[in-house]
Amino acid sequence: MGISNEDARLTKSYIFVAFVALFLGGLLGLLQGLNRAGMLELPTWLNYYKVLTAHGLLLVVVLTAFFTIGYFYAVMSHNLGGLLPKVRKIAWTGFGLKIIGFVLAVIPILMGDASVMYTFYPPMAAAPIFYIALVFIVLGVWACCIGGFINVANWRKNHKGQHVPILSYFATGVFVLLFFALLPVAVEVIVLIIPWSFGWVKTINVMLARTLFWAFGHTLVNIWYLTATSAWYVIVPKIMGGRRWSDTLTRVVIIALVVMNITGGFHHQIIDPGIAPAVKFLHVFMSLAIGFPSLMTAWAMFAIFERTARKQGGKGWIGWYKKMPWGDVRFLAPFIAMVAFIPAGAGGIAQSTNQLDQVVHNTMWIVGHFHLTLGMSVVMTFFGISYWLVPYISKRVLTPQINRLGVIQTWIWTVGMVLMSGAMHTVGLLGSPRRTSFTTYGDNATALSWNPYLLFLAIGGTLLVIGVILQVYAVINMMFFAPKGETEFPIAEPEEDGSTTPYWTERWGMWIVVMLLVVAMAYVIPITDFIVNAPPGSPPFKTW
Ligand code: HEM
Ligand SMILES: [Cu+2]
Repeated sequence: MGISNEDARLTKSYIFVAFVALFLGGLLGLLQGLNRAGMLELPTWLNYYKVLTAHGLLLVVVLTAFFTIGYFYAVMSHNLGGLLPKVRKIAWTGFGLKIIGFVLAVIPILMGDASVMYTFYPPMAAAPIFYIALVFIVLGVWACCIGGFINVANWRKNHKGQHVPILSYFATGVFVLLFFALLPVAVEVIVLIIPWSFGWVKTINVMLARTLFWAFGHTLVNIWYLTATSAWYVIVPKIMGGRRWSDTLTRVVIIALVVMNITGGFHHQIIDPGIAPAVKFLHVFMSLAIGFPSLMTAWAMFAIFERTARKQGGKGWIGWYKKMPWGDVRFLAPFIAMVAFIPAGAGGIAQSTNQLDQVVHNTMWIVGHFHLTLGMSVVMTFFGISYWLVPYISKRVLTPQINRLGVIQTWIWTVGMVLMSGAMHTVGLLGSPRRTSFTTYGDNATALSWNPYLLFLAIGGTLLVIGVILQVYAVINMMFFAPKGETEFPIAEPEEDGSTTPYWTERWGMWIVVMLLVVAMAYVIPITDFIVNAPPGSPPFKTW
């Protein structure tokens, strides 16, 4: 039965932690939502910024990192003839390092010594232990990347001249991005922040720190996206009973995302001072360049839908949509996730535009944006994956009852996210700031005008928490209680008459060099400028 017990245990542990993080993070999200709507005053020992820091870290770092790594390790186990014992050991070491890191990070957050949000921008300074915790997390994730490289390299050595199986190819892309994206944030934390938070140096170069953070942060976003895309290209067609779209196109999309990614970081810093407009423009150009592979994906996906539905007897101009498996949560969740990416991506293009970003920067619009992209496109895809991955690793089956629960969960999540992120986008346009606990600014008329929309935020947030509970229940059920049995790892075959994929797609060494050249093009000049023309640095501040 597909996966060995040892490999299954590894992925099970990663997925379990991911959904515990969803549960805790979701509950905190509700507290925030109710507070923002003016319905709940948080006690002083649990203030808004503490909750927000934990919510962000649990969902943006723990949930996504553990899910992505657990999923791709199951992929490699399935695709590459099992994990090498050495690799399994590395992945467990990574697991341990990350858990140590998260425990060490949670303690100062709970104690109120680290309400610095998941972005931990200097000059806000947390207790040093918080940053040491981040180092553990980085080391843990690096270990998993290296484990992935070893397993893929071993397979390639034994299968000379062959293409790495498609899902493991996605895994390679993700681990390459992850490995390189962690370099700048590791430098930020180890070289700049830790000595400063201990007081060994008096000041920090704020712009340099922010830039190193976003070289990582922006890439992280696209790592989640690439992970979700892997399910769209490879798993969804199989669940529909069809075949994949062009193998070559799929691999080119992966390469494009890997090569062009890291270079978009400044679109998070459009408002930051001290960066030449030409450099910002370059980053915006590179950010929009990533829209290109995304459009290729959208096109390929809808081609798969139509082709498969027509093969199954679908008729008419768009009447074929009736033939799609709407009652199957393994299809429905990633499908809605994909659709959500259309407005989500459009919002992202708006934010990458200098003039438009002036309106929405640091407002609730941004929060609405990433709940659509991450909370819908990515997380709903992860949910959809869980309905076969969890039974697969647990050697159990998806029952019709849990499938039905999943379909209900999917609709609750959809309505909840649409309401919540719709309200967030709207109040953002009306000027409501992000990362700010409830206030009416002394009953200022503009601030009061946000209140009706914030009600929808609270309703959406409440629905979402119901969704979180259903989803976590489904995962626990499939992991420990569902009937024993065999579940397939759904991988669609390539198209019948597809052309052969050119071998240059396997030249990772070359693509990494190209990636590093593109990164150098975007970062060498501004970073040199920040260091050579450094303004006076900043001492640490505790703003909360
Ligand atoms: C139960 C569902 C959820 C609710 C009710 C919720 C609600 C909220 C609210 C009200 C904010 C604060 C806005 C602000 O003051 O700036 C927020 C921030 C955030 N949420 Fe959620 N959210 C939920 C689920 C998620 C999910 C699934 C993710 C990602 C996987 C996520 C990621 C984030 C992040 C990264 C922030 C920003 C934290 C920061 O600014 O430092 N949330 N959320
Ligand atoms: Cu970005």
